[in-house]
Amino acid sequence: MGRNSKIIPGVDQTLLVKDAALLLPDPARRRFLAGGASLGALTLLTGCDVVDSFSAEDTLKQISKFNDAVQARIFNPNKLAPTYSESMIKRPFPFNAYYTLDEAPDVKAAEYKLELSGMIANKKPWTLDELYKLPQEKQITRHICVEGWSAIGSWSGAKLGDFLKKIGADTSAKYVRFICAEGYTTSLDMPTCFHPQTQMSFKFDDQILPRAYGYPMKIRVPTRLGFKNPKYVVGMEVTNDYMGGYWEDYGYNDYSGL
Ligand SMILES: Nc1nc2c(c(=O)[nH]1)N[C@H]1C(S)=C(S)[C@@H](COP(=O)(O)O)O[C@H]1N2
Ligand SMILES: [Mo]
Repeated sequence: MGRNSKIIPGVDQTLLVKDAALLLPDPARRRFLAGGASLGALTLLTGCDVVDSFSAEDTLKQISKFNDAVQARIFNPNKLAPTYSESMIKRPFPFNAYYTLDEAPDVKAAEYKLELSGMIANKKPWTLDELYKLPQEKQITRHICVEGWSAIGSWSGAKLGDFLKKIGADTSAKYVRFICAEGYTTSLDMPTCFHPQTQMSFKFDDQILPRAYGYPMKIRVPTRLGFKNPKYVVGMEVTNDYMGGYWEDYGYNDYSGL
């Protein structure tokens, strides 16, 4: 962990996060603290580029004003994440996992199947060819990692919410849990799955998703921290049971976004 960690020059991260929490009124403070109170969460909360700039002070100012943007991010589940221009895409985009790139799963297209389980009417597995036929769109958004770095990237793919409807998922269920090729797991609450920017991504920067970024499919969720964006997704389960996940089990709660 932490290979890519960036520290804001002259700023003590722990104190910044503490100060920010003090400035937040409840229930926002409780949600912030429950979610692991990280620099990443602060970036999502304020929309301030706190992780890779000198804007620690601006961030605190933004929170103390508790302006519309902050309120909307906390209380409106449909609020869109900001989008950026092509020229702002980070190349090469950082690779992050709990292992090095040479240990990343090497999923073979011919053998790939997306397995469906739980509260879904049609559990037929999907091949990659079938998935590629879904209508696709592109987003240029900021990926924010709980470890203290962020980067703007471009992802293309299908809306997860449309796919869930297509397979007859029970949308009154609480969660969708994602199972990855190497055993990583995470889950998203149902409203987040139906957020218009939550995507089953097949491409990065207009190219077939490279192995580093989760070939053949990742779930891109610009309104949640990076660890809620599973790569190498091989299974989806619709469920009412909260089952945690790799980072969730370290104490980063289901919230991890706003
Ligand atoms: N399968 C899988 N998905 C994962 C991870 C992982 O280790 N395995 N790491 C998560 C974390 S913490 C981050 S920040 C992003 C990194 O995505 P990137 O390599 O495309 O930058 O993937 C997330 N999804
Ligand atoms: Mo991350």
